[in-house]
Amino acid sequence: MSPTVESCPDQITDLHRSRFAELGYVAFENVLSGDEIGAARTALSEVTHSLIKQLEEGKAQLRQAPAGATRNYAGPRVVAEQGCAIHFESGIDPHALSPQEAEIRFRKLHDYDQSHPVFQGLVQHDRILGFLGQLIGQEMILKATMALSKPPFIGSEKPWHQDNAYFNWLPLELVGTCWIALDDATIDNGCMHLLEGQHLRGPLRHHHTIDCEIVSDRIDAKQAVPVELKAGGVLYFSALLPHQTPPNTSPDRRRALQFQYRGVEARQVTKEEFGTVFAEQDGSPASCALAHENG
Ligand SMILES: O=C(O)CCC(=O)C(=O)O
Repeated sequence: MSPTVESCPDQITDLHRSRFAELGYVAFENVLSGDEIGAARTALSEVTHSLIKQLEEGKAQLRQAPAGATRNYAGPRVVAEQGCAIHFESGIDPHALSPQEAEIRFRKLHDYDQSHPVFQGLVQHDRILGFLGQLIGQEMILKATMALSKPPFIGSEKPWHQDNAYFNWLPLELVGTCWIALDDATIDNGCMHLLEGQHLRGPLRHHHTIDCEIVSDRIDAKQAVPVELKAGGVLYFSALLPHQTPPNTSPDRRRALQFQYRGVEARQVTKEEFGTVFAEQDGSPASCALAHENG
């Protein structure tokens, strides 16, 4: 077990709260039981299979990436009527995949929490939503769900970013993420890497390259702390914490669920207002919505 990870406690203590405030995260093993992990994996298969079936039946749309899109933006996506969508690595034709192949090769699924009763339960779980609320100090409300899969050998990097850069909720400190390992997450298959304590630096400028990412001179990736987690472990982190996951260079897949929450007192603002707060010290906007291509 990595030194930064501990076994799941019965409850959140002041020590966890002060560690979250100081480092920007806490991580626990064994948050989910073996049965809960099995149910979540099955639910993920059922949702991905259903999307591919809907594509075959003409009930979901295939959307190609816009011309000129690169790397993480370049793959096709299958979008269902109810909004749930699945993204593939570029070069993959979802029409040519069986549902089983699609399940192995997808990169990201989003807005699926209402697509399966197992996920409806997990997003409200005491040790997920409940623990995050106790760490942030406020009742939390679900904002978005993603499932992130790094297929063996082709799973791509998610570059350095702060989750708040993608959002527009204030105050920034009332937004947080639970990242739930559904497979053992290792350095080789693309576990989470963090810059401990660097949420305290505030917003860092993002720009669009292979994805929306922090401008490289703002961070020192040599300080990155890898957080390896067994399946069923959960990482709870501030939406200001810089984090990244490397490519999967191993023969093992790496699936994770990511639930993003905001405090009950947080409010959604326009991208312009957000840009005045999610800004660097000189006042220049740092968010993805106001970022430039390689700028
Ligand atoms: O699970 C991953 O690979 C990266 C997830 C992440 O940081 C994100 O999508 O914001």
